[in-house]
Amino acid sequence: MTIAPAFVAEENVRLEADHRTDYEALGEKLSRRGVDISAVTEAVAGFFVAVPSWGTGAGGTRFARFPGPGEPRGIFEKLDDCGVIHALGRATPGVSLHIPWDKAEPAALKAKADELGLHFDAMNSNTFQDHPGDPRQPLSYKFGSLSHADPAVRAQAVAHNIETVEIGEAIGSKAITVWIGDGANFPGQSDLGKSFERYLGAMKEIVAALPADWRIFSEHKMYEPAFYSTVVSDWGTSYMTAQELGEKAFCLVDLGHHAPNVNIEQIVSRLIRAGKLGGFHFNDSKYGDDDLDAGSIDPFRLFLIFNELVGAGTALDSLNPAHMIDQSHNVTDPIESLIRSAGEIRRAYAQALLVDRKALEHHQETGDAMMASETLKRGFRTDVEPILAEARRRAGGAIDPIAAYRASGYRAKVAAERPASVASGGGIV
Ligand SMILES: [Mn+2]
Repeated sequence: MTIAPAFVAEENVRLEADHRTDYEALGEKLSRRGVDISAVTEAVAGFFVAVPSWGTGAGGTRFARFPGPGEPRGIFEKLDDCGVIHALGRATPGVSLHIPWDKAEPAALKAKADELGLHFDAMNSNTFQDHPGDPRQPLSYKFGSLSHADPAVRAQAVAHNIETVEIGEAIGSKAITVWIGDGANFPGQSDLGKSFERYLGAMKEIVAALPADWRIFSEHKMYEPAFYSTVVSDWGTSYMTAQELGEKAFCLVDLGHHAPNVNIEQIVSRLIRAGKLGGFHFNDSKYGDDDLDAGSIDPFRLFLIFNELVGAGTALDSLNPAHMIDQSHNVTDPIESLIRSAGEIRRAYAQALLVDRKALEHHQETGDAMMASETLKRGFRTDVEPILAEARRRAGGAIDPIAAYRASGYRAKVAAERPASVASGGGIV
């Protein structure tokens, strides 16, 4: 099931006149600053972010999960929902799969994605939980996976990652993201040095099995599920990993995986400098790895990250970081949250494009802290919604995608078709 382009066009009709007025007014305002609105609109329309298959169902916390109506019951229904998100927002043609949650016949996955105008972004392996019933993974990951003290468990985790790469290769993916839950809850529980060595050794085996044109992303996270030490805890560890693994290995920055108040944009800047920025898992948080909608808590932080990306210019071109959303939706309709999040990510990008970089550099170099800060904030303070709406409209999407989604009645229709919700996976990483 999908939402027809004719329906989207019809929904746009009643908004078009007001939208046109707003877009033209913004265009005039920007031209007084020497900015061509159509160039910014074109750049925004060409910016895409992948959605996570696991984000289409309700997430949950360690206390409970509250399923919503019409949750997808498997990967093909998840792809239907991803198709709706992209049909309305036109920002999310890529889908990131999670193995084994999304395991299916590769040819069928590919055919379904083609039908919906989607493709597959980075693959995700899963060795942070056990897989009862999977004959390839009989051993438990309770005490670790790629860093486990038992070589048999490490071998099983390596084999699972290689299988994930093979599935990805068959469906046109070009990267794998590895996040492990390995770590310790108590000082003394594991040897901090040896566990990292074992992790590196296992990762080398995965890298050796990568196709020539593939990349591997190491995703760090400070704590949870381990609460005393995590094997891949921070960007320093991730960077050491990427360096040791060689040219196919890069660091993935999940916005929620840092210590509180860490300067994430500075980490982004350093990784660009090192040529090791692999990509992002976008989300937002107030306290920890909250996995809330991107830009919903601290849109300025999201803007500052994009300010680094835009400011890096050509240094970023060769890196081509993967932009992905990684969220858990507990109280909203996941389709609405993902549409909104993709919009917020594009908003931060558009605002960063509006920063007068020449003026910024001048103020930085002449020590004018006030005007440097003001120059940056001028981009952030600009209401770029008409640009986002125009980028969607030109691509056949909705001027107001959440309103169009609600008008479509899609959720009620799938609720009737998907009575027994057994959604798997909960936006955990
Ligand atoms: Mn993540």
